[in-house]
Amino acid sequence: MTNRHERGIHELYEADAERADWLVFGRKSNPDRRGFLRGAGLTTMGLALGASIPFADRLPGGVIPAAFAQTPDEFVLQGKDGLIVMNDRPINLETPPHLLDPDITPIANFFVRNNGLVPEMTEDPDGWTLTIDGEVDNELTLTLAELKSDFEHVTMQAVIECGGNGRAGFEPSPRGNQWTIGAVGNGEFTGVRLADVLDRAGVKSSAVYTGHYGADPHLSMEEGRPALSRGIPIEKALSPETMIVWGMNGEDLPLAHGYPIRILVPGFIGSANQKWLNRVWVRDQEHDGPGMTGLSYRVPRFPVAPGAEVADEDMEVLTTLRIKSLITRPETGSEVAASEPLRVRGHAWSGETDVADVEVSIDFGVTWHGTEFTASPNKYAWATFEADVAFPEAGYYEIWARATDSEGVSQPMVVPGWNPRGYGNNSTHRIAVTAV
Ligand SMILES: Nc1nc2c(c(=O)[nH]1)N[C@H]1C(S)=C(S)[C@@H](COP(=O)(O)O)O[C@H]1N2
Ligand SMILES: [Mo]
Repeated sequence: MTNRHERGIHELYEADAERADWLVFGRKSNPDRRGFLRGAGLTTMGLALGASIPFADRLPGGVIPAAFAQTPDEFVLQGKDGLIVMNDRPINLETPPHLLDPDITPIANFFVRNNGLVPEMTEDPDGWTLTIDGEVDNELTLTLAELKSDFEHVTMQAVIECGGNGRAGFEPSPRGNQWTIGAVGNGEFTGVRLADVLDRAGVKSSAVYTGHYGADPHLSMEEGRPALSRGIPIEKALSPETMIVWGMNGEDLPLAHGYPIRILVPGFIGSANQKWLNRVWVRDQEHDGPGMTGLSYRVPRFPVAPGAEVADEDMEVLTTLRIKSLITRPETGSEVAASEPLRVRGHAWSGETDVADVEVSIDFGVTWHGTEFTASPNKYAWATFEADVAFPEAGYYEIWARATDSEGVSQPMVVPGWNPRGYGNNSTHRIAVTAV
């Protein structure tokens, strides 16, 4: 089913060193400065090495830094542990499901999805500015220090899931990162309500949508060209759960997750959560920045045949997440004792609905068993389920999990509605175990 291609840094450099520079660090060879690493690429390499590189201007292109060359493992991002490196963009890391077991996903295990390059680390986070403009009475520019001092602080848990999570399951295979199940995590975020900030700016009655901008350079390194700029309906922007956050799991937001600030839109697909946020443009029409038009983060308004070409006017913007679950214990491929009940654990989440129930099956979905279900600490965080399953005899089994939301909508067992870019696959998670 999966056509995921995992590529380590060695494989990338062996195949084509210049392209590897480009993919991993966004480094372009340049006839004058022969691929010397600067700007965002340098930040990325520094991030991966865990230190700045004083002689960076002498580091030749196309050479794997020895720090990576010495490790037999794949390229790993500093502060990240055990994640799967995707191959077609700089820094896209997926989390294997067993690393998603804790109720709050540790930063080390939280997936990373970038459309462009990681921007340079700002030296003065308190001086970072956020501009609110467009359909407002008073255009505002606030520093991070002002955001922190002038508005009420809120801490809440929320799931961030990439709209393309599960893309690898679609056939024919859509373009893009071939995420399987782990482009998702549940973090605890601290910040202020976007509504409070928008209130200060005074939202005009003409406002219908927001447009979010971040500081990450486009892969082309073209000045002023956003890598991604998505937005949300004004009702969601004014809803109390939508926040501007600077804290994650009790720490400053890590650089890979948008330091110093990102927008958090609980219940919406990952791309709504703009990282390195520096502008919220309040608009009198649906936002049309990069990632809002064509096939990007858009799906057909009606079911289409797999592989179909869909006309632009038949596509609509993807907004909310769907009911979904994953199994975090045991790890797929485990050998377990046939004679003892096996503890199964996992999480379930949804977009604007609540998770109502999770069931598990060990007989390919013929019979289903209830689970002990712990509701999430707040809406938009994931819930946790646990169950003991008993195997009738030794052999190969699959454990399947299926969540149902508060409106009675369940996860499908087959991959739902094919769409050109492979969004919204919320089919049941299956893992393999051998009972011995
Ligand atoms: N500025 C900026 N924000 C961004 C992105 C990006 O490329 N640039 N990627 C988005 C996408 S597609 C997802 S799924 C989430 C992933 O968040 P994470 O990397 O913190 O896990 O960030 C979103 N915010
Ligand atoms: Mo995403």
